[in-house]
Amino acid sequence: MIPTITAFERSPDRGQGLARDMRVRWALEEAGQPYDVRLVSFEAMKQPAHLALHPFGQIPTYEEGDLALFESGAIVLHVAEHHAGLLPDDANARVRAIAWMFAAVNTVEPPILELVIARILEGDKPWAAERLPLVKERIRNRLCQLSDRLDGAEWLDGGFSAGDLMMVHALLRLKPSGMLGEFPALAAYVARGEARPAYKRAFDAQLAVFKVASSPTEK
Ligand code: GTB
Repeated sequence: MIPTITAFERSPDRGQGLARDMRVRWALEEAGQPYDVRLVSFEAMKQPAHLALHPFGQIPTYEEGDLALFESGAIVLHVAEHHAGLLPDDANARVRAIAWMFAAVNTVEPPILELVIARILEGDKPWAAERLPLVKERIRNRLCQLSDRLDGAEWLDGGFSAGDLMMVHALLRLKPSGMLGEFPALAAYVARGEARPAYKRAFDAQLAVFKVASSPTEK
């Protein structure tokens, strides 16, 4: 059965792959699983039909038969558990890869999101200039720890896994800040993720959506 995911009708990142449908697309591409996409506007996301799928009125969602899921991490885990290529067979290695997925969304991503909030939503507050260095320091601390653990390896724990997929995508959000450049091993790690053919297919698919939405005939 071909699953259907939801994505922004017009992504605010202009198709740079930063929205979280990218994680789901990437996982499905790694798994070789075709998928359909239903594009939703910000307005439609807050309507009852979408809220029935996603209690917080966001993308991405995932529908497959009588299964409806939200949360990119849960969706990627579901895809990884049902297809080869994203989780190791060995039971211990498998749960370690899942631990990295949690680390991505629960330990590494939160300070990165704080930076986005500090810059975009709170940038005009009188205390913004004081807060920014504190937020950046928290990110640096995590990046330093992550870089130490990677220790020059290609991926976080053996072969590429759903843990790397989630981690690379969380780190990509830092690109506009230039902070990844302070950690060359992590910048190279992210570049390895972006170089994967499955990543490129997923990226191109979401960029194509943005280009169509921005074409003059669509206005
Ligand atoms: N924890 C959830 C998950 O991982 O699935 C978070 C889902 C989420 O934040 N969805 C966002 C959304 O639907 C899109 S991805 N927002 C609409 C709303 O809340 O009304 C977050 C995102 C948005 C924009 C950019 N960007 O422009 O760069 C990047 C990421």
